[in-house]
Amino acid sequence: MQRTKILICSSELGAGVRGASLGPDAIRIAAVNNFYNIFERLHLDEIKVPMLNRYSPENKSAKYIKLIASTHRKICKKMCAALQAGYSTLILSGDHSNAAGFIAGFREAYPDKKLGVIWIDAHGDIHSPYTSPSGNMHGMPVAMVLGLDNTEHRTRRKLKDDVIKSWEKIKMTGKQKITPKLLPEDFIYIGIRDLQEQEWDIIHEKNIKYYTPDHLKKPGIEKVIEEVTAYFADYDGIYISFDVDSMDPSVSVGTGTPVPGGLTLDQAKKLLKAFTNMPNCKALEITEVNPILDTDNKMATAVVKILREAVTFG
Ligand SMILES: [Mn+2]
Repeated sequence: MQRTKILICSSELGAGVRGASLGPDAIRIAAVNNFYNIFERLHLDEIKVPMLNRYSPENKSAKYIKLIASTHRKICKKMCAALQAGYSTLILSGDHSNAAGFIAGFREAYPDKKLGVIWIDAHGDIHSPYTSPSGNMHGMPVAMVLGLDNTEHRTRRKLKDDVIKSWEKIKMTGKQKITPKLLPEDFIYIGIRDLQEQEWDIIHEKNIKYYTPDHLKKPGIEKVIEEVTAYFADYDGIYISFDVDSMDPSVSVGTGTPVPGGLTLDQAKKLLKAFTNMPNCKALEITEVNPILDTDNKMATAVVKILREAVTFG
């Protein structure tokens, strides 16, 4: 990745368990302990986030939505500014809801360009307040950026008016109020394996491309990489979102929602190496590292290994 700037947003407001806000610092500590110097070498900017413990979730269908919406506005501004200044970005994020703010900034910087997202995750993250069983907003960023309400799959009859208002707002994050930020065809999942039935239905109805961990075995990871890079080759910009729960719990359980059957460390390296080497790669986001749930900072150390061995930062 050329001329990279590190952007940090440690908000964990979207997560169901606490501790992901410590993820970016855990990665910094793992970097120091492993003599990996990107934090000294690259420019860095941090997005200020609200203190979680001072607030209650306000509602059950989209917890902390107002605070998350205002956090997204700040994220969007910094992301857009970094891209417009000619940087590519390494994003270290608390929970995965922040991704929608970063992708909003990505769209804000290039309103008329062909932009794509590679979403590497165990989960679909395509719920809306109408369908989410938990109300945790880290399960909703894909619906935010694709502008999906999923009302035809609703499991909640009625949302509070102010939740609906905030949801409409969050989809439009950015001065230009563009929604959707992307079309379903601009989006590819890798590693998904733990989705609610409605999520699979939505993915199939919208024709969203995906590769499960089984696809990485057959037809195989090389074939998957070939297909994805060929698909996005003529795009103007690519954003890679890497949720560490895409990896198998044998790598580490230091994440809020680990799921068996995930990527090996080697597979994660191969994917990120290939995708960050694409000349149009503008962003690599690492998210959901939770050192509170970990021992010996294993997950953050795995992230440092992946970055060091697979990604070149110019
Ligand atoms: Mn996720």
